[in-house]
Amino acid sequence: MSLRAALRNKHAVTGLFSQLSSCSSHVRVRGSPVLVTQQRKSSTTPRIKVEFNQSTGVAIMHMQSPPVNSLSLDFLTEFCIGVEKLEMDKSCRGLIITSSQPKVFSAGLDIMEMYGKSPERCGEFWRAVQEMWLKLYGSNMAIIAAVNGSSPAGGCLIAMTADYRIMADNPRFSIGLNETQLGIVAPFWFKDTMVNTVGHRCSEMALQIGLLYNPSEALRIGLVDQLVPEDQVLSTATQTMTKWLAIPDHARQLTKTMMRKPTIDKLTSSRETDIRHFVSFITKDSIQKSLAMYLEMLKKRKG
Ligand code: CO8
Repeated sequence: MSLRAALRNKHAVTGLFSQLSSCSSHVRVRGSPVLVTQQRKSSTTPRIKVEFNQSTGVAIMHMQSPPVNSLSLDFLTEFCIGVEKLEMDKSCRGLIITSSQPKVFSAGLDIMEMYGKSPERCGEFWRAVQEMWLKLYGSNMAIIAAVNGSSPAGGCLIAMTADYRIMADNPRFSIGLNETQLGIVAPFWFKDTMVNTVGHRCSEMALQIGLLYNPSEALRIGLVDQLVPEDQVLSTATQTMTKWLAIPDHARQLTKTMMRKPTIDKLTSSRETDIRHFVSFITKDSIQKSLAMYLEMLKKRKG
């Protein structure tokens, strides 16, 4: 199902927001109790869990797609529908994005979505990646990324779309745009988001050599805004959100739009070209070989 079709037919997405309109208590937990396992999700298990606290106006979105919250087409579809639902609910003013997976915020784009797939499928996938970025980067909600694990590539992109980033202070975790290490190139809007976050010089170097930063380095260059012990990431995000929501929404939102609109407009005015570019790049034999080697390396590292 394409993202657009899914957005038109929201009920087709498994169990997501099934209780959206029926709850009005202080804390609304959508979906059934979550059983987190280390196995990959079956296609019927929600990959996203959303808790919305109506009294504070803050939603927490937990990414829960084992093993590493990689961004598959199904994941992205659920994610976008989740964000859109919250965006449409005017009582939701703040969004915290975090991971239910131990040690990993998100491993970025699902490499299997880019390997050995048809051009049509690659195009559909890329449209969904664009959609996720447009929804998050252009959101009216105040967004805080509670980065409680490693966050390479597309995972870093999600974090960078937030207005504030809190990362777990664990030197084993890393964050950054490491695309060149896979033999692929971060598109201009990934690059723009990074430049907007850490500036031109850092981005130029980091993007070329696919640098992954440990939390201290990420804090030093401004890729994240705060480090806290691992078990305090979410509570700190919740406290920080209170400060963001103390600012009148209209003033904060207009300021955010002023800062981000030129970057967003660049992609919205060239979406189709960007998709064509991605499809022709990713389906090249040489790029497919690079991805195969990287997948092999991931497996070897594990063994
Ligand atoms: N996609 C698909 N599968 C993945 C991914 C991924 N991104 N990352 C990990 N996996 C798989 C592993 O292969 C492994 O599979 P299996 O169990 O079958 O062997 C499983 O997930 C668990 O992985 P690890 O054992 O490595 O888990 P760890 O907890 O030790 O490490 C990490 C977690 C740090 C996230 C590690 O898995 C890692 O570094 N992964 C690779 C992350 C990465 O490089 N992502 C880049 C994706 S590309 C992207 O997001 C932007 C692309 C822009 C495209 C531009 C083109 C023009």
